[in-house]
Amino acid sequence: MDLDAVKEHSALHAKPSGLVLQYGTAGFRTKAEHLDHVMFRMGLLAVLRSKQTKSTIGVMVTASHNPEEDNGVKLVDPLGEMLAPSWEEHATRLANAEEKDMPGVLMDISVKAAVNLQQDAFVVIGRDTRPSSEKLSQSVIDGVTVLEGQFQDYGLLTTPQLHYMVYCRNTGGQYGKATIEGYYEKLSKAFMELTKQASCSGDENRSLKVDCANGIGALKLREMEHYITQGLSVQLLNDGTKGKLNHLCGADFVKSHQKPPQGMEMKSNERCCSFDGDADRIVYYYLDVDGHFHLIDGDKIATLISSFLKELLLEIGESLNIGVVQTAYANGSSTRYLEEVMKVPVYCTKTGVKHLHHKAQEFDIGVYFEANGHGTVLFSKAAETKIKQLARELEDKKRKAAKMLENVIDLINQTAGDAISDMLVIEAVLILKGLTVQQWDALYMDLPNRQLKVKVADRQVISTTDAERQVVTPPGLQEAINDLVKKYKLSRAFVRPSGTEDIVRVYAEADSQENADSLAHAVSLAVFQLAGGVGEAPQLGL
Ligand code: 16G
Ligand code: ZN
Repeated sequence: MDLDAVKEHSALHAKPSGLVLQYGTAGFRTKAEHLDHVMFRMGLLAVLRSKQTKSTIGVMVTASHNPEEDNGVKLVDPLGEMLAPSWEEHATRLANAEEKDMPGVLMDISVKAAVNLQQDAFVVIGRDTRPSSEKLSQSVIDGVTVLEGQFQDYGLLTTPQLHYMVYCRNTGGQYGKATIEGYYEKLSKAFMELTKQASCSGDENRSLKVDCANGIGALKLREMEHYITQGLSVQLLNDGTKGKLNHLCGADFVKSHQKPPQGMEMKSNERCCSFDGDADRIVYYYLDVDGHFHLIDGDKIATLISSFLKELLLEIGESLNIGVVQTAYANGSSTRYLEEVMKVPVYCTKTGVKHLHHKAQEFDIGVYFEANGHGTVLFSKAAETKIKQLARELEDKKRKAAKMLENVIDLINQTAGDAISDMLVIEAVLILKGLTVQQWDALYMDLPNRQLKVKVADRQVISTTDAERQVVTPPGLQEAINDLVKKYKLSRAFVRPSGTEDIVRVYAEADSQENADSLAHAVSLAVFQLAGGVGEAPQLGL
């Protein structure tokens, strides 16, 4: 390692002294102007990680659903997964080292992680459409180059497309071709094969309105349109030609405000969906004939997809196990429906894709979705091999079911949640099951719920257990929540410190919206009083 060169180049990406950032659930994320040094250093770190794993590592420059002025960066591990936790710590240490200490910290990490510095390194880089992203990705490249790592800059990509590239490269092309055309060809072919199996093809050109959050999803979906020659036509809104990224639009806006994005004209019963700013989340929605807005979130997406997969498994008569993974934010009705009606085992993990992903790997087929629309389906290698074999060996109806499962394996981006891939799976399932958006929505009724934020002096005073459903500290808070929850029917509430904002999040659900609101408010007050609230006490209706 040429530490003099590192020092020299680092000076061009100097760290503002005193600035402390944390590699959180989604990497580093803050105002774009504070990130130059972080980008350079993540370029360095990606080289070390690549040498250590003897694999290609990905670096994605994006801040997902955050405002346009923000940016962020995360590293992608060899199988297209989120960075391993021990390396998150290295990342935080490296990003926060003061300028003069940085080369020493870099050396220390490479010793601690037993990196063979003679090993070659390869890094792939992608970025979203933020005005700051291009320059920041150049800083990543500077970091990679100074450690003599090789790289490929893919330029504009959705986050899941970068994950896909990493996985393809590390599996010798087995998962797919590591090019943007390879991605489009793989998914579109699987989609068309799958939808060809529909007994009545119905409407040839089913149309879907897609709110692209004025982000990268618009560019990529527009490119992909040419590959999907049947079964679906998409109409893109908030495609970035006028509006601002994530401003009054996108999956996060629609989910948290429970209303349509700006720029979306909805006729009753029209299927619409929203991506987030880097196209790894998706939610659906429609207006009913009375003009009421209906949100179909990640929970209902998981339900639709897992019920379809379960039917196919029953058809082929194979006892592959299927599990659904959710977080505490999953609507109580979805959990009940999955467990009691569909008889599918459901597991709850902490918030953050890496936790769900990890749990889902325990099953032959693991379906995971956060309520916010981030999720995918994982097939174990054994399950995939079995299904491919059955698709050749079985006869008639059974063979057809096995082939459909095989198509789903190709269509779903198994590296992490992918709005484009999820959208295609959902559209295919709706066609194959002959379901309208209202029929899908009617699988179960969401329990009314409310999410609130509470400002406290130090959100880390709140610690939780049981997948964030129970508070451990501060003392007395969980008892207070229990007492409040008892006052309402069908009620549930939990609180947790946010991983992305300096606030405490409160979630409550109950038998009516009024009760959910009132419970959420009462729990917010308890947090305010017992966990060091600052500013004005929470008020009902705010
Ligand atoms: C990040 C996570 C997302 C999670 C959210 C929670 C990834 C890629 N993203 O955006 O899964 O739902 O944080 O935010 O893991 P919160 O901690 O502020 O509630
Ligand atoms: Zn995102």
